[in-house]
Amino acid sequence: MLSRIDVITLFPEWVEGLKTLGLTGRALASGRVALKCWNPRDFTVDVHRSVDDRPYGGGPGMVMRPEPLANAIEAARSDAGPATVACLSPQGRRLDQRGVLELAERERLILVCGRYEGVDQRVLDQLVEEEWSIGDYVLSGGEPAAAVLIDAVIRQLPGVLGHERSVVEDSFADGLLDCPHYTRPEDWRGLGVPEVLTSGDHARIAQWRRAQALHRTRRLRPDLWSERVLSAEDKAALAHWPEEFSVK
Ligand code: 4HQ
Repeated sequence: MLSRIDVITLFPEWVEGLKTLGLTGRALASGRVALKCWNPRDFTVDVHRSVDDRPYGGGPGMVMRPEPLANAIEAARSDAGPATVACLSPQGRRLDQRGVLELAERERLILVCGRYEGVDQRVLDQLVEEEWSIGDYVLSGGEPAAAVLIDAVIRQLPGVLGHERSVVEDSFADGLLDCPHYTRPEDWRGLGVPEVLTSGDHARIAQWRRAQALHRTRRLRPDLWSERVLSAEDKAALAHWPEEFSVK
């Protein structure tokens, strides 16, 4: 299980908020997982402390210089036990909940965040074992992608969500979208709450929530739905609440 994450970044501020905010802040403060940033700029030896240079072959933009980056990765690697070195990149494997669970199984992760047009390919070939993408769009750096990955991984770690709530209830834990949620007041601007949720009948409530998640997934995410094999419980839930409802 994951105990430590190192981030190689020119902008540690992007990642450091995770240490103090919300769920990740509590997990990192508790010491069950550690987060440490390494800035390639601190590994430069030239007077200008330059971390980028012009691309061979010409063209716009800059490329991260290999030596400061490699030295930062190697310093992180030597700081503790064996680690998986992964880079955030649109070329990588698309992150989904299955990938998040796989990453949470590693003992140590070193996340390399590129800036500019990217990093020198030789660093990827020599030092980076995996590439992960958070989606098909272009970011100006890997940092927001690393923050997304770290948040999703940390909330999976045992004990982080607390006893009152289990990660198995999360949306996607079961390949389904979440059900709708309501809180007080029961009448809000003339709008009510589904009767079943105030019935106190916990079996009926569980079946309704399941049916909502199933209906929603079928309507909104045909890609997830087509991979699905309906269990006996799912069929019972859909038979109990067969009506389609409007999905916003
Ligand atoms: N990047 N998922 C870093 C991304 C990205 C993504 C673009 C990564 C810029 C330098 N990373 N380079 N999408 O858009 O992870």
